[in-house]
Amino acid sequence: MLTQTNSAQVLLNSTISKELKQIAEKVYSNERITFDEGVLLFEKGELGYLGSLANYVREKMNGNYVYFNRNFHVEPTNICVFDCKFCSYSRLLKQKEDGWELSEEEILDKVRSYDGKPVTEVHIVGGVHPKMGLMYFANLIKKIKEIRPEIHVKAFTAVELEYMCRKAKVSYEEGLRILKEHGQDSLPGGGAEIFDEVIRKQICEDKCTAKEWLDIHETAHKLGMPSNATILYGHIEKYEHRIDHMDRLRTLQNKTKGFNTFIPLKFRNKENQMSNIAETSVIEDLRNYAVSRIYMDNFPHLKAYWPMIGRSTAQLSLSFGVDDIDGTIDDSTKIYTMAGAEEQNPALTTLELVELIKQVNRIPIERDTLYNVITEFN
Ligand code: V47
Ligand code: SF4
Repeated sequence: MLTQTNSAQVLLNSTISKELKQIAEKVYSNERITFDEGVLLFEKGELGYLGSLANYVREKMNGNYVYFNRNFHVEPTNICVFDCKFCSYSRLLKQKEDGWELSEEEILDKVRSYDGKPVTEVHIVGGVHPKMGLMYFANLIKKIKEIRPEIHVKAFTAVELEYMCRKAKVSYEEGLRILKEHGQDSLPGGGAEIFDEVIRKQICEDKCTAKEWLDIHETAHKLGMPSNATILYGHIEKYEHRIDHMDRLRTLQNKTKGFNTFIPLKFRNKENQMSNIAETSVIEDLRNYAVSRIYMDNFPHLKAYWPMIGRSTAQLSLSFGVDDIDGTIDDSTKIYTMAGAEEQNPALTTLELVELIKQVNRIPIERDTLYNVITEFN
């Protein structure tokens, strides 16, 4: 087996261009790469080169481990006041036939249905419903915690939070403080899409701006609520927009250290207003994971959401920087299945997930939301 030093030597001795060799040298000496170098990686780095560098970073940060957690999703509604062009999931209030709105009791029943099951996290996100406000959700979380006090509540994207705070006429700090006091523990990474203002205007004009998204996460971190960050890639953006997005996150992370995980989300084109755009290839997906791992040097983890990309690509991604595969049998979100995800009926037991990870010679770790080890499957 090649050691890390050997594989670095092989890469530096290979016939890559001078510029790519310089970037490799920087990565091997733990130096941060610049914006232009990030763009160059996308433009010129072929798959083997990127994989080798990303794997170096991944093994330096997370060894041979692959993390997963047992959670379940609650999607209170798919009614949404916004009109993101890539969204296959949302319905307007007037399109009630395909829309759903769970009652509080239905949501609490779902939580109760996990009684006795070893889930550690509930992930609550949905459409932005005009009638479900800050105090409704705060009280919902309180009731969830009364049923299951130890469960970690990861809830509401910055898009939902911006709307809730605006409607309730409170600052982000006040709104987040109320949610925290009622039991919310952390924020998921959704709603980030692409921060570049020109592209954002074209794909999701009416929801929270890039600045608002970043301000909300910064405020959450200040209040001791960690969060994740996503990028939606593979549509009309260019490589420089992907790096700009990562750069804004890397800068905020320098300041707050509140992000746990970066989650690249591949644009899926089924039944949305951007269906004319072809989806990216698996090779491009792997290159994107690799560049993300190399560029986001202060994000402890890089996650691939397996129901979205499928089992085989998820396994491959583990050699391209990814150290976390989200999703067991209990974890599925309609936002992907409705957009044409690889796995239409995601059903993977914990043992199957463990097997999938072991097949590629990595060590599976069941974690909690904050990456504390629950079980190591050696
Ligand atoms: O922000 C919507 C994405 C996100 C499409 O934090 C689409 O652990 C691809 O952020 N093709 C919401 N993606 C989901 C999300 C998430 C998922 C799993 C784990 C975590 C976490 C966060 O879904 C949205 C948007 O970027 N999305 N439509 C689509 N057609
Ligand atoms: Fe609404 Fe979210 Fe869909 Fe945008 S992505 S339309 S905010 S549900």
